[in-house]
Amino acid sequence: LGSLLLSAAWAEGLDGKVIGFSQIGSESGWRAAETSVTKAEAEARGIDLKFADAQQKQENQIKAIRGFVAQGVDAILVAPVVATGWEEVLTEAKEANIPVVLLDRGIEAPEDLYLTSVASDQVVEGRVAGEWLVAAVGDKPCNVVELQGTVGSSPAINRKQGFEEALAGKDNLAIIRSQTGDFTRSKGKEVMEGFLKAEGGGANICAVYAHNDDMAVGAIQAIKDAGLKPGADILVVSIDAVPDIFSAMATGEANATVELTPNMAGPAFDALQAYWDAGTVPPKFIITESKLYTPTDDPQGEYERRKDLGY
Ligand code: GYE
Repeated sequence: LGSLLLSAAWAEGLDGKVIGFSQIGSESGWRAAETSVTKAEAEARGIDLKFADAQQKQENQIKAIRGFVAQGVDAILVAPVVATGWEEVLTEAKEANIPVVLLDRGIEAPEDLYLTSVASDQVVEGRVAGEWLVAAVGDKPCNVVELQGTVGSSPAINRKQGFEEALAGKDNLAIIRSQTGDFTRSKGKEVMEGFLKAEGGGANICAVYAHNDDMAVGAIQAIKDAGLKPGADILVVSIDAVPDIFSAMATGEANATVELTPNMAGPAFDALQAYWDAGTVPPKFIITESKLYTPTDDPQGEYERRKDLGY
């Protein structure tokens, strides 16, 4: 009977578990997709997901996590907006024996404060984007402007680093301007307008590297408004692979993107289930793939495929 009961419990999986999710906000198309995929993954597994939108503010995330601890949830998912300042609240969760899983961004804190982290290698993403640009321009001189993500966030720090690594030692390429666009379309456009004005209307700019597709889409609009052709006069390379960047690629207005899966929750829930069912301690970092897409990769098809996935 004992083993029968055990296998029945095993078969239950995550059904009935209460899991809190502290999401950053809805700054980008990728973020919105991650939110809907997480909700769908939770529903399919019978999880009662408590969703909290932090409107881009760490203080709201800290409040939400404290609330989850007070409610006594079974686990907490956090997409941490910035990399620092998490020790205190994560220690509270640890002392309450609530496992924490980080989604899509990293933190600077002792690793024993979270069970695992599901994210891409953001340095690799930046490097893939940079290597694409290096190959695309060949020996030609190329002035690059950079739209950074949210200040202090791990993807902004790491995507900058990886891109710079790819350009290191290439004397024909130079990053001439770099500023944050906070991962949003509107700020991407605004900052790109400033870059264009400052650089002779854009004549001096060969490429824009944006830390996400939404800022690239904003930059594309700014380039068009300045009377130039995005994708030709100014190359556009970014990260995420959201539907809108594939529409831009289909019309020749964007040149390359690096895919980031919005399904971080699936591997997170799998890890929690194995942890609870069999005591399996997951690896500290579960790394998702970073695949490059260019206009030769059927952008129209990729656009439609993602729309079908619920982006
Ligand atoms: O690339 C961007 C989003 O945290 C890695 O956040 C993620 C990034 C993603 O706003 O679009």
